[in-house]
Amino acid sequence: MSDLSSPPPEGYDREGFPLPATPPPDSAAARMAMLEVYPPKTRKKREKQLLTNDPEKRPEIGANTRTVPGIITQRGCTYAGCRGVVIGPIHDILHLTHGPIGCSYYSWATRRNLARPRPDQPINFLQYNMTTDMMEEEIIFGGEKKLAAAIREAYRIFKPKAIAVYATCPVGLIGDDIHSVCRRAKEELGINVFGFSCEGYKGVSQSAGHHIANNGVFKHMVGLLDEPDPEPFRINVLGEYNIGGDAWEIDALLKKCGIHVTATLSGDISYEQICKCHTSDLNVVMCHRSINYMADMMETKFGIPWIKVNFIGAEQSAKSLRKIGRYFGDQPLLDRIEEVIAQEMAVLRPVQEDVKSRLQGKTAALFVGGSRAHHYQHLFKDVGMLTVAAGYEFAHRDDYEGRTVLPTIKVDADSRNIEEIEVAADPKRFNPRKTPEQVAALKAGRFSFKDYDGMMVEMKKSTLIIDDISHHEIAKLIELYKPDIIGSGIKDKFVIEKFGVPCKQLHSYDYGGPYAAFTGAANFYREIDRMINTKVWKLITPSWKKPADPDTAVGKGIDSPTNRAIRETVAGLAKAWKPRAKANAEG
Ligand code: CFM
Repeated sequence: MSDLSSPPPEGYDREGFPLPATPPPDSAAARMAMLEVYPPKTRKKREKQLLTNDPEKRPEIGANTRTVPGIITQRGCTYAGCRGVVIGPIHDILHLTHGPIGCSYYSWATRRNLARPRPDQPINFLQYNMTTDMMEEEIIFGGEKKLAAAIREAYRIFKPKAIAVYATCPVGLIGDDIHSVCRRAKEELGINVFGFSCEGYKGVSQSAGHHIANNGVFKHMVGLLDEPDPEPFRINVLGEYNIGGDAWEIDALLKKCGIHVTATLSGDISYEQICKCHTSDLNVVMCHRSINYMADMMETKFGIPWIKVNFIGAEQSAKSLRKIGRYFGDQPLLDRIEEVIAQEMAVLRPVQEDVKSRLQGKTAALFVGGSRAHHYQHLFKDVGMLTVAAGYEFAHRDDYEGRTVLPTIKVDADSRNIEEIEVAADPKRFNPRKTPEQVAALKAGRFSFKDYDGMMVEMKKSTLIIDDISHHEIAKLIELYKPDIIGSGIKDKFVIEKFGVPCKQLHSYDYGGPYAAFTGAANFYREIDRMINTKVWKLITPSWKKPADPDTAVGKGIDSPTNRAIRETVAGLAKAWKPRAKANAEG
């Protein structure tokens, strides 16, 4: 938007939403078209997960429930949420997967949580992949001995400060007690060793793994080092994992303002930073879904308040900086923040205006994880694009409807599976960062602590909301809405692109990024501009739209003219090829 404080005049409606060039179809009818193919039982369930948005009423959505078997979901498992998402990015502890080789192999360096350890702490174990490589023998006779040996071996080779052990499905099924193995290893080796019962099946998605990870990090690391950093205005950035370097952009922006980051959980973070993060002055939460547990537990035990922020989008970044400034209430800090926003916007605005001239009126649909489907709507809005449909893969009702619904969320058997740890105020270290009077004054100025309003309230009325979207629903959505871009993940990227619609991976960023803060926003605008405005999408005819070719029919594919031509070319090249040594000898 051209001005941060007043609603933009052109191309936006009175509520500030971008006006799409083509009005989107009726969302109630689109919803019915998506649901009608399902058998009655499936349909009954999916009906609760597909909704027409009403930002005022915020209709109740079916979320965090089991995926219907047979539906292709984009979700991951509990192990992925624990080992891969929340703890995996800590770069100087060893992450050891107790399980068959596949669990470890497929979670190896797949998430772009980058790390650049400080020169005085140069250890980075993130490129390593450690596993006990369970075989049939351990499945039958138990794997505890192999785990104990693996911990010893890992310690002997790497001498880490801490080792985290992750349980996979078979470990839970056969009943290996990883926690007592870890306790014994801790005594024997004299370093911190702890386990996570994050078996893949523990919950309905990776979300359960986030919760298990939060509990473990809180129990085994937070609070071990009582040494506050000397800088003033200290904060922890929670729920920021440095995908594509986002945390570095946020750090740099905060530094310009004079705000010090004690720890980013858990993007580019060291063991030591986690151990002392309880000494910070404020927790700011980026991804509410994955880390709200930690924010609450740290407040209860140590008295650190938390606020929700969002550094995705120019307007949102400015808003978040101002909110942090207001919390500290220091006038020079507030002034510096305004200066920084003005400087950053002066650089960003020309890029934004240029890109907006080509993207204004286009539309997006976003189906990502547990927070980005909300946050990224702001980046699209910055360049005049309306998000016509959105949904999370595994978020809970509060991420859609806002935290006010928390007391009404039913606790089902799946959620009960996850431990809720008892947390009390630390007798010595509990220290409320603000006096009751200061808190009251902030609240009187409509400053909200511990609050998240969710996605629905920031989406336009009558847009479509879909939880845990299926490939069938994506196909229907493309047919009916014809969005100009879809933000999603690797599991559906190529399905979407075969329809001739560009798909921006909003998990890994397609090797791009960073997209956070003002500098990241410029990257995002440019990339979306390139993706939407390239002509390549019009040249695609998906295979299912081509007439059936009897020559390529099942069983004949290998003898199709194309395949035959490829074989002949390769055979010709092979014949003409001479190994270099031989060629030299001959020549
Ligand atoms: Fe939070 Fe994430 Fe997300 Fe998430 Fe994730 Fe991720 Fe995500 Mo992929 S922690 S909920 S479990 S913001 S890995 S960095 S992109 S699904 S929207």
